[in-house]
Amino acid sequence: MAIVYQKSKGLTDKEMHYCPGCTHGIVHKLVAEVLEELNLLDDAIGVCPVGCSVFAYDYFSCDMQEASHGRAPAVATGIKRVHPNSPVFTYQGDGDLAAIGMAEIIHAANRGEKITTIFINNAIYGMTGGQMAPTTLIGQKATTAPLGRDKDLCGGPVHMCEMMSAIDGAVYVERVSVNNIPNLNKAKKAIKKAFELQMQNAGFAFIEVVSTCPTNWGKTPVESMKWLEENMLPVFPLGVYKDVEEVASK
Ligand SMILES: Cc1ncc(C[n+]2csc(CCOP(=O)(O)OP(=O)(O)O)c2C)c(N)n1
Ligand code: SF4
Repeated sequence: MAIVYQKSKGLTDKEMHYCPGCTHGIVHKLVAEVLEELNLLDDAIGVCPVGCSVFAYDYFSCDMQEASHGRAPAVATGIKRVHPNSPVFTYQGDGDLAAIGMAEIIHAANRGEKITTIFINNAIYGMTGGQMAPTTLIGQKATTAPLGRDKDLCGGPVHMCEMMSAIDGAVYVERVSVNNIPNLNKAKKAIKKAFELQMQNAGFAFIEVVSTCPTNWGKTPVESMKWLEENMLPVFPLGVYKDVEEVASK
């Protein structure tokens, strides 16, 4: 029988532990497919965060390195400098990247490290049970904000793409989601472009994926996707925030 669909060679056979409706698994699939399609699996080195995707090292079939919480960009910097011809990526949640790891990501971008960052923004700390993240929406409930995030007390959600696009060393910054098929295809295209730019030695590339956490949002998978569309996408608009290739061609 003709094969119409096959799991990417970029993923191992290990069963993923993600909750039903969690988009981590979908994004893993896209990254794995891109690495396979670009023939990078033998050389790629991924750096996993601390967070629900801590076990990404069991799921991707390329070389993987675990970093302590928030430090993936610093670890990836060291790896890339030792292996300048290998595609190096970090895969980080919003607690990991935008809270404890904010300094690492800003300085890696500012140095123009030739790495690719996949940033999973699900507006909450997933692994530790639903504490408020830097990206939690105003009014969104979290275990540490039981009445909802209060702007006067905590400020508003941090907009990472908007910030990263202002940094000279970042060459490509895009915010995507995987909430429907057209957006999933755009997300894959963005991830692919980020790796292609890295292989051209262009500079730092940052892809934010607006994501779900049904478990800590207290919603079903279907309700979560709807909540993401109605509440997260207006606050975190999708699109290309920086593309040096486009700037150069104008
Ligand atoms: C130094 C340190 N501080 C705190 C923690 C606890 N911790 C583990 S995961 C996590 C947050 C993870 O949230 P996020 O990065 O948003 O990823 P998600 O689980 O939502 O994918 C925290 C605070 C830790 N492991 N190490
Ligand atoms: S707790 Fe949230 S982020 Fe973690 S696996 Fe479950 S749904 Fe995904």
